[in-house]
Amino acid sequence: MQPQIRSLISDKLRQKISHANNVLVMTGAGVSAESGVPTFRGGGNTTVWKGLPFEVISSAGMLERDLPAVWEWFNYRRGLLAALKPNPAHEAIARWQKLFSDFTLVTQNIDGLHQAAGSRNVVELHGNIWRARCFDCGSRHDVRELKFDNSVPVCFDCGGNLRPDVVLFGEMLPAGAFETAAMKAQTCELCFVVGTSAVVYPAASIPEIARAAGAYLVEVNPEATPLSRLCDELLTGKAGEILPRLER
Ligand code: BV8
Repeated sequence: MQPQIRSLISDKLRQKISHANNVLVMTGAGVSAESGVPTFRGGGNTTVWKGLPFEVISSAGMLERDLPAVWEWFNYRRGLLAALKPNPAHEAIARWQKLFSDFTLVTQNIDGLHQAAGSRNVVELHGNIWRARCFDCGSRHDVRELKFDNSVPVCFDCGGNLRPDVVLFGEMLPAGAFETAAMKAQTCELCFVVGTSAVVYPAASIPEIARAAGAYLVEVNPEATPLSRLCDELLTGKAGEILPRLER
């Protein structure tokens, strides 16, 4: 069935929203775009760092080769993020957790803006830029409490080197995160995919799982993506404008 490409909300979607109990929202960098966070593939200024493409500097190989460079890259991004605030899209999604009896938010984002907007129990598939993890003892630390007196922060507990608690390319997702998201995708009636180019796996398989299990799949994005052909509806536009309208 050709997805309805409309910026207005269809009667069918209104009806789905008013009757749904199990709802899953999956977000990508686009949900944070209106907060000023550059996207990765829209040409944002985080796509290249010191001549290295994003997929290279944010990779397991780079972490092995040059941990200080990876810290420098994440310190730079945290610097960009520090002053940014959630936008109406994050705020709408945070309100939705009270609107539906079984609501799940899955994000690929590491910026923490969903939590800042009030979302709880966020399934973070790719970790969180505000956390660090010890290579040796695995303990997690709030980056804001770390001392960067040398280029690599060390663990308070065991003195081991810390790394960003973020999933890099070529790394497994945090234990349980993908499984939780996939399980919720299998049981949701309504699945919104907001602001993702749907090219990074295994995250991009979550909406595919929802669709295969019979969920009504809605994409919110100014552009078409490889997922669009699977969707029942495409809400073409910015998340910060569309999501608050969905509530009304
Ligand atoms: C894995 C954290 C198993 C880091 C990220 C070779 C070796 C190993 C693996 C692979 C390989 N080749 C391919 C793979 C798989 C790889 C992958 O999928 N690569 C892609 C690029 C092809 N995946 C992995 O490596 C994953 N792990 O496979 O483990 C394994 C393990 C070992 C060995 C083999 C296999 C790990 C992937 C996680 C990587 N980490 N982030 C960091 O941030 O530095 S991924 C990164 O991309 C971000 O997390 C981001 O969230 C994610 C997806 O990007 P999007 O969120 O979609 O953002 P994007 O900019 O692309 O798009 C923005 C969208 O928003 C656009 O559509 C735009 O139109 C829209 N938009 C713009 N404005 C708005 C808007 N929408 C709404 N409103 C607006 N206002």
